[in-house]
Amino acid sequence: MFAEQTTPNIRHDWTKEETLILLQKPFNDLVYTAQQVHRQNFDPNKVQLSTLMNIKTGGCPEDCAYCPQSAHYKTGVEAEKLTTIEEVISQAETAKNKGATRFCMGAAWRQPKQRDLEMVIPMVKAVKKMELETCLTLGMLSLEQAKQLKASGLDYYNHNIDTSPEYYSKIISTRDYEERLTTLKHVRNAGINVCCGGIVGMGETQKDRAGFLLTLANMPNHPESVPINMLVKVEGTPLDDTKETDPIEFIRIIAAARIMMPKSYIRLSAGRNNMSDETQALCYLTGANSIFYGEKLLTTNNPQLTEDRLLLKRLGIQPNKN
Ligand code: SAM
Ligand code: DTB
Ligand code: SF4
Repeated sequence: MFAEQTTPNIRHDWTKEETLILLQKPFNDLVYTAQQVHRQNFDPNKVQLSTLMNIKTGGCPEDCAYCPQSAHYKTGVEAEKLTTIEEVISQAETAKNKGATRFCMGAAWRQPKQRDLEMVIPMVKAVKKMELETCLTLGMLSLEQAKQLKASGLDYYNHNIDTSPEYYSKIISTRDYEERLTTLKHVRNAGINVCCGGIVGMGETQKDRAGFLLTLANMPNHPESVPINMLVKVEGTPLDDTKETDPIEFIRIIAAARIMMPKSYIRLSAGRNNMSDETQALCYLTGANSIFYGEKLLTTNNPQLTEDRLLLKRLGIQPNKN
């Protein structure tokens, strides 16, 4: 579990200044370094495919300013009950048949109650039995809850830090950064792989982006999976009219994440529906090697499967096999 700490070239001591210097490098130099690091650690022509399913939609008590599922905002997303295990099995089967290797189930909760967990555990077991990797994102977890999920066969838990410690309180007031880090510790200590990243394009500064990246890179063990989302602007949320992010700036974050966390899977996550093929190609070039694959994310749209397959084919990138 602590092997990374002794692996040469894997650092956990990034400073804000160094991270800013990296983010501000001439673009070609940054791309070159990121591609070198990528090739030293991964097959550059492979991508991991994860499919998302929203198992509990809307009505969330948290006030995350980006989120269409928060009960604080009128976004048109109606609160629903937890889905059924039959529906999970059916969607997981489809995802597997279409080529996904991981099935990620998300719930709009602050923290699951014991009875919620008891409903979710059979879902994890059923998906695992289908020889898919399992991932959950349910909000905060106690150590005891994380251990229960580990015992049920859970492979990954997604819990994002979203942005820098300094910018966090501008985005969410119903919980703090420390609570996020505590859940991540519980997940790690329970022996579950950590999936942790955040969102670019919420009005944060480059310093915030550096703070976000170094919080991830200075964790005692790097998250195995790092989702980098481009904000999907949803009408009714406070971030609806945020200024567009320059795609070049987004690619810089992907490249810096690859350099700072050489062995992690960097997932080009939400926001691909608004990205050109060329932007996505540059993300793959600079080290992104995982995507959400499926027509829907949680409540918003993702590219069509045919579109993704075509782009991967044009780039000569092969999906990882089950
Ligand atoms: N409720 C759980 C939680 O917050 O951890 C799990 C689900 S939550 C929707 C998972 C992540 O999706 C968030 O942490 C955020 O990074 C991302 N996300 C949510 N809405 C988004 C949006 N509009 N654009 C981009 N990413 C978003
Ligand atoms: C993550 O980092 N991105 C995913 C997943 N983890 C759960 C969610 C993206 C949600 C985008 C907005 C929506 O569809 O509601
Ligand atoms: Fe709730 Fe998660 Fe959305 Fe925040 S991001 S409002 S915790 S569903």
